[in-house]
Amino acid sequence: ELKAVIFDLDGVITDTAEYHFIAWKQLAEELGITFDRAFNEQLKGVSRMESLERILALGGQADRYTMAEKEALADKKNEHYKQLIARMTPDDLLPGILDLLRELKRENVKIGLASASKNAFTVIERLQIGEYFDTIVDAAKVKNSKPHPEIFLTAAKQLQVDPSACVGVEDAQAGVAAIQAANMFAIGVGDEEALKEADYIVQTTAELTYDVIVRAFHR
Ligand code: B16
Ligand code: MG
Repeated sequence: ELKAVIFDLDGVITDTAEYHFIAWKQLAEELGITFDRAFNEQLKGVSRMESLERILALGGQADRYTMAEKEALADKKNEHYKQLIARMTPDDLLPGILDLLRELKRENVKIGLASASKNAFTVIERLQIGEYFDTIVDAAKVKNSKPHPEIFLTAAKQLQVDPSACVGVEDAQAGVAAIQAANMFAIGVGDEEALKEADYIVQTTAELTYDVIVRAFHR
């Protein structure tokens, strides 16, 4: 029986995946590194520092900076990102998400958030949806990045629900892998090719209803 749905934030609840892309792209250009959307797929769900490491490696600059310099580069990206999210409003919720949160509440399905983003609390506040979440995992306290299952397992534990009764919703390859490693049912949102490992795939959040989730889960 479905007892909980655990959501990723960026790219599932709102399109901050695009803001992360814009902010990283700007930093990369300043460093003389060009990257495209295909490469960006590998950054989704990945922590800030790990994302920076991957961009530097792409540009052949893996050993060019000291740790302190890398911290400064990551901060720079984050400052740009924070400017982008400061203007967010409830209108930035992706299609169908608010209805889905309401439906899940009505059906007594618990709702969790498993975002790798240290800005998750700010984004949830800007979107004014904090009241729907039974738990929000603090990304700063998670030691292992997605695809490690830690963040999803932490959410399930905080909800006191067995992972086998949880559905995880993700837009990232690393996130889908994390859900499956947690022994949960993985729903991927987005590109079918990028998310082919998922147990069920929808192209957009507009397709995500309680009925669709329950039917996929019991199939
Ligand atoms: P921050 P999610 C992830 O959030 C993003 O997908 C990823 O692009 C970002 O680097 C990561 O959060 C860390 O975010 O720099 O704000 O701490 O998809 O797990 O909700
Ligand atoms: Mg995401």
